[in-house]
Amino acid sequence: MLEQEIGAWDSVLLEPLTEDTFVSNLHLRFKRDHIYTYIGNVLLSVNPYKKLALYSADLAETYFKKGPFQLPPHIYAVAASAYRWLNDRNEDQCIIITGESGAGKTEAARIILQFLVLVSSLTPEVKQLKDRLVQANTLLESFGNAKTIKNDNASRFGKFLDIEFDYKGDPIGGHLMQYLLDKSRITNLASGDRNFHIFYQLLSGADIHLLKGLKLQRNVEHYSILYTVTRQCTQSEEEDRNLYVYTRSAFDVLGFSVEEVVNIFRVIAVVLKLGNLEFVPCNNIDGTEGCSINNDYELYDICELLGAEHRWLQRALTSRQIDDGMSTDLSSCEATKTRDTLCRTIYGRFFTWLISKINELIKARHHAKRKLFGVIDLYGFECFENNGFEQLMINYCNERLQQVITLVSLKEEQEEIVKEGLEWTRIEFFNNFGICQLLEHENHGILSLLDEPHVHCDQTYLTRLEQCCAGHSHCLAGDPSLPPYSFQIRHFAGPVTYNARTFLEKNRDYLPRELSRAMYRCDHPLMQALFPEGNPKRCTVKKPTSTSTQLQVALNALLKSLSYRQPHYIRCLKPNELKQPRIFELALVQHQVRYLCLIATVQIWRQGYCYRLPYPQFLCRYKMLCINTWPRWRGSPIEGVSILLRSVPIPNAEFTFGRTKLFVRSPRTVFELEDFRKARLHDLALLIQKCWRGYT
Ligand code: AD9
Ligand code: MG
Repeated sequence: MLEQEIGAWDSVLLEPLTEDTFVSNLHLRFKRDHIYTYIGNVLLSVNPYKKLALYSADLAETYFKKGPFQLPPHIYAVAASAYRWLNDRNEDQCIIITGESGAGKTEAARIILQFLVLVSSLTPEVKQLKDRLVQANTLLESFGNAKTIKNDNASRFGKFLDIEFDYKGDPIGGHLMQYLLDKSRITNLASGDRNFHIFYQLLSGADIHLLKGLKLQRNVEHYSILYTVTRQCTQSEEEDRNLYVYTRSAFDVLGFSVEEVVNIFRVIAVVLKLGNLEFVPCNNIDGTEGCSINNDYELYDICELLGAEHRWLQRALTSRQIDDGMSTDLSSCEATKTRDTLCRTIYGRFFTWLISKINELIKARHHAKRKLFGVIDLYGFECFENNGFEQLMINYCNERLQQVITLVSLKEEQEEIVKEGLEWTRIEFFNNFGICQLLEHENHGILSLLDEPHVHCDQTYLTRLEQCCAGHSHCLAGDPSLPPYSFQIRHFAGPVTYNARTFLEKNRDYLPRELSRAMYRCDHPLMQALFPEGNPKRCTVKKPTSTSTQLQVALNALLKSLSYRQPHYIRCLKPNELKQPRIFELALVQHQVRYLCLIATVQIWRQGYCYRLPYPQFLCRYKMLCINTWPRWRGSPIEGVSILLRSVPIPNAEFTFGRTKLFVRSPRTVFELEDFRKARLHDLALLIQKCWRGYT
């Protein structure tokens, strides 16, 4: 088709380049189902919200065999070039997928995994691992994703999957890292949302015997944690039933035993039933308020499922120990809160356990030399009508990721070019460093304030926030225009108003001791593993690290590990808020193009370079391409490189000489150099073999 009909493959080629031409190009391509477009080696992906015939084993093979930019833009091309870098250059890789909620990150991560499965070998051992990796994804989505108003399959946790490859390019193992599950939805569902998929799958799909064994009823309405008054459930029961079959078979493929699976479903059943417990006020003999359980039969079921003693669990839910041996009764309201805390904690800890169990099942069996191929799929930027602690954590992750991307691809890129003495017209872009500082500042950042010792309730937190952050250009606090208990952050992707109620409780994530003790006493292996601190023999109880600190530490470790890898970027765009095919809301896309700094990215690519290497390293890697530099060059490295480049059939304009490094303009050139190198090494190997035969 003509370019006028399908638009430009690569936005770098757009003429003239303006925000309008950029967005129109995406629109034109979207209309023709060309959802992928390049900006240099960054892939843009616009969610089509419909199944497209773009993914197949044949196509994966084609992209695998061809170098980049020889075929139309495709996510397979990104996966293929990362895979090539990994094999040819022996460097760890990372694909960073970003975009707001519902933009298509999880789908992109799934397609990348599918590509790796399709192109690697099929020995029984490799096949088993590949099946396990794919099925691990199925389980994670069932237990860690849920429907929100933004996305019917919204990731409620951040995921970093690392796949280990051996020297032949076959996967030998994997490792999953998860970042902060949004467990609050277990007990607080926003209207229009659903809880984690697994609950609905189990109720719709499990056979009647299993349900009976779990003491469950099929009817979703029977469970208060699944039911919101205005539930608009787009997912049909039939879909849930089908997905249950996939989840069940994923357990089998991963190697979970039948007993383990039943134990897992028992945990799910316990969470459902705990959520149903109702507490009614009662007066104690001494006149104080206490409470009792209205539907004790649910608690008896829970005890049977867990092998727990009724009186232990009942006491743990309705009273609190104050001093050694002394206890006080909880009001019905306090008991309800305790119940919710227990539900959330069980599910949250269970999810962490599930990930570590999956990690055991997918880890490399032998310690061959390994290279890593990582895929980052975090939860996307979120802004709802009501935004709580979870949205703050999610949006914080997105700020940090955006910071890394702009730092590496826009700021450092330009600084290095200037430092190397190359001609350059500075390109301005929005740097969200200030917002990251606002959140993370050691003493008075929005996250650090949560951990201040004298901040003991949500109100004191808000007061401190007002004192420390109100003057910040990206923060609005204590302003009369805001709803009560709220503050606003002007994030890189737009302003979000947060309601600070329950922030402190969620950040501290405290679980009363008697609950962990009651759980540890259960005759259920998983519960004992999930609540080790309930073991009375464990004497040292460490002060738990707060949720926000845990997330910061984990994110720092992730971003540090990225800095040692070759990054590849996929930036997902959402075409409409209705989750519908064929609708491309110009203003919505324009907004994303702006906050993702995409025009600056194009400008840098138009002026810039995709790859650079210090002269000695360049010479070392490609010296076999020239008779004068092989096997050794004795002159200055820059001179050697210049001689070497004269002997390869690539136009001069592709290279620029900096002070210490050689700059290469397009990725195609890098892959051409690699192909020349491979062919030359092959010839040399044949030559050596021939000589050797002649000698013997
Ligand atoms: V969130 O931050 O986890 O809330 P994601 O992960 O960015 O979000 P997701 O990948 O879940 O979004 O995509 C949302 C939905 O869009 C999917 O469930 C699909 O129905 C649809 N989608 C996304 N990408 C594609 C695609 N390449 N082809 C077809 C797609 N449909
Ligand atoms: Mg997702």
